[in-house]
Amino acid sequence: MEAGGGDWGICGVTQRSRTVLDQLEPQDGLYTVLARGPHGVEARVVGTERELLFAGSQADQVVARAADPAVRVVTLTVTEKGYRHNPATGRLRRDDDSIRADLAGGSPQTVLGQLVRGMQARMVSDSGPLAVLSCDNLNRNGATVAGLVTEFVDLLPVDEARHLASWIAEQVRFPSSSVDRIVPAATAADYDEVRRQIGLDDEGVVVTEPFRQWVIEDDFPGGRPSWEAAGVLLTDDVTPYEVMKLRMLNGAHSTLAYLGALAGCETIADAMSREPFAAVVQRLMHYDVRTTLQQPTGFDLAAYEDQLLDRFANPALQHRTAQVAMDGSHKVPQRLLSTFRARRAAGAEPRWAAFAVAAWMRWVWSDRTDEGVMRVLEDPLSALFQDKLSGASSPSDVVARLLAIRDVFGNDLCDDEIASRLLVDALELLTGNGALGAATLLEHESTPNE
Ligand code: CS2
Repeated sequence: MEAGGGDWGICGVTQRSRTVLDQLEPQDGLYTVLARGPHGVEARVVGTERELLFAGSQADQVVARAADPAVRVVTLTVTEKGYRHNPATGRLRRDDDSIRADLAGGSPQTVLGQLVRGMQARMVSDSGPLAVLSCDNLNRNGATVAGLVTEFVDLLPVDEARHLASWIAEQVRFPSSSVDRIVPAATAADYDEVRRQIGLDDEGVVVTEPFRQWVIEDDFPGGRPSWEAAGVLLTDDVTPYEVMKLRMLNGAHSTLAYLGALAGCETIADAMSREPFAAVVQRLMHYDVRTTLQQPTGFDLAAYEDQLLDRFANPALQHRTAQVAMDGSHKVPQRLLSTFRARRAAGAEPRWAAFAVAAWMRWVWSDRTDEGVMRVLEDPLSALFQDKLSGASSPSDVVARLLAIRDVFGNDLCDDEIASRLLVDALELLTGNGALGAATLLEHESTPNE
């Protein structure tokens, strides 16, 4: 708004806890964005939050807000698992207890329930068109949310769903977006730095890297802020950017997280400082991911690859490997399996992508790091993994059992013998040598152009 004008404001909604409200309410919604680069740090106070709601106790107010004619855009940043979809197919998990409860009525507890109830109220009050903008790291995020909304509406009792599907088709758009900025959890050092810089205690500090990229499909029937004035790229088709970001950045990020966490590295920068890990992610991007991408017009992929390596190595960010490693079942399909599949479809034997997927398999299988430290698997499917892997004795057994989980791996990979062999080889390497040893061996074994 500083750059483009307008009087837009944000009603921020938290889903799982009141913490952010407790932090921001006493500060009138103001908070500091602390951008930490290798060569300096910049603090900036942001004043766009005008109202704060906690859906856990104020769901009806959230629904009323979504139906307010002054509201034109609903943005979603709810992490991958927040959509309650099947990670392999992108379809709604109809067996999800909270989704079933929201379908039955009452105050909606899921994001999807709040959205659909908001649209229902918006239709009744004739409040005009709306754009729903997913900012999460999902494949085709806009189309995925649109599909989930449609499925949810189809499951409502007939009298409730009447007219709603056609109203949504006419009035609501679901533009896709690709949002790129690394945002670790803030640490005590970040709060101290803000106190030094602005002379005040800020309970709501957000720490990030200097880099940011936001690409949005321009489809906002009720209008939108002039985000382009702040550097947002508005386009007709986000797909090439989205796929590039998910496979290059997020794919490499997850790989570093699993390898690093197995090797006992606390942070992503720490993992990047181990030369064999840096080499693995560079080769993953260079030899496996890049060949699967459609280069966005005018975009320099080689420069992007170099820039990513620098971003991961940014020593000023304390980005915990555990934070990136969590929820792999909802991340790995679009980040790593998509590359693996695309390479297999092209007849290749993608060793780097296989190694990355196997690093995740090792993380899921073993309840200890390579140094023997016990750990807990943070994943919405952790109970399923535990069940499926109980008694598994060898890498080939583990690969076979995991590939059979279709909700994550789809229907195709378990029938691809070459895929299985690549994964078993990589998992054997990791199991026998630890993550660092395996990455070192793989790097030495590989020939140029591989
Ligand atoms: C990270 C992402 O936590 C994770 O899984 O890979 O949040 C990543 O930092 C962002 O997508 C960067 O844009």
